[in-house]
Amino acid sequence: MRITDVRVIVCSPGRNFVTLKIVTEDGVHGLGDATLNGRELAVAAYLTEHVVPLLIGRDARRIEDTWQFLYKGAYWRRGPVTMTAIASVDTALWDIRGKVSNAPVYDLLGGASRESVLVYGHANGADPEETATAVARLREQGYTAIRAQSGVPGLESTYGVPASRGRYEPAGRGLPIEHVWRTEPYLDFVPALFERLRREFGPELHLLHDAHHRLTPIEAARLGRSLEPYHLFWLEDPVPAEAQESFELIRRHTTTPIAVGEVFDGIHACQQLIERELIDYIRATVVHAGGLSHLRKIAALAELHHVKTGCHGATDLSPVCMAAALHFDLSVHNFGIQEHMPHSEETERVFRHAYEFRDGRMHPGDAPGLGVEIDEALAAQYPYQRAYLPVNRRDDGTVHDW
Ligand code: KDG
Ligand code: MG
Repeated sequence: MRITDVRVIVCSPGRNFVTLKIVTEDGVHGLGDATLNGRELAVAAYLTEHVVPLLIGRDARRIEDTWQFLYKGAYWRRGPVTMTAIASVDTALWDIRGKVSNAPVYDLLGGASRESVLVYGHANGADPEETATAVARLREQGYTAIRAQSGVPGLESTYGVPASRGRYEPAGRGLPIEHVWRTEPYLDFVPALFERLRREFGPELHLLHDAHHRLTPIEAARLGRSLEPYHLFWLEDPVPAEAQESFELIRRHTTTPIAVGEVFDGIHACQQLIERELIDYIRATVVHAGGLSHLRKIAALAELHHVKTGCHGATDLSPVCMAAALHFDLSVHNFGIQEHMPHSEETERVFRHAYEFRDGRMHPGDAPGLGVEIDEALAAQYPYQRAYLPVNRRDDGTVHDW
């Protein structure tokens, strides 16, 4: 089953996406997401210039061998650009494998371990009132797990809150927007938000929160402890995670469950966190952590240490990644939860998919392969537009984590 054609498709239906399409001599094709928000063309060039020539003529059945060839064969390992490129190849090869076997990918990964996948939605608001309204709306849609973010008094903007009403999409066209960040008002405010949500919505609803890498370990420990009465499902990305040992201090001080990993590029970024049982959920996902093959190795390590999965699922991960993540979620034993941030209508028109949301849960569908296709002609009508994620500065002008 030789690979005869490989295409890198860059499009912007509502936001930028990079998609890899691999075609075999029998005319079977597979898709992989290769989107790296704000740095899309770096991955597209890596694929076009350095990976595509290596794929032509290879046997599409040799998924693990191709992964190792691209990883070890590059000599320069890891990093988000490399790992996203490898992930897209790996995902597309699993898609092909499913199509030629006439089986959904989750069947090839060991079969379904559950009937459907628990997902969490996003409730965002300019203030607690708006956030509470958004939580109520999501509950009506069937969500039983909801991430709550709110504007903070004294801060003009913060992560997770749209500038104007409507969907939240942090990447903006043109040069990066700069926000001002102050930790103290945030730490004072967040417990009151969750006190209100628990009071209003009762003990059953799963509540989550994303601190988006902005705290020091001792600040994160304080936040985790002050949120304990409200029993969060998780506190996400409390600190920038380059230093894995910083989680030890957080762990020592709080029983609030900790989730981390959306920016991780593979198993080495979370090995200590998992082996030392410093976290509860690992959020690495298919597109940025080396594809389904590599993510399964992370999950296997996590299973040994009582760590569950909680894949990243923001809108900058294309429907191809979402489909792959759902096949992974359905099959892996230590699945925890999946993030679900619905894509725009334009995105949904370009990427048709078999996966479905119902009653707060999702299923990847039973179509052969991943069950997602791209309309290339329509995609071509949405050319790439440069966009950047925002940058944070503290109020004295120092650059801070966003
Ligand atoms: O590209 C960055 C986004 O994917 C990220 O800001 C979203 O933190 C995020 C989340 O939890 O969905
Ligand atoms: Mg996050």
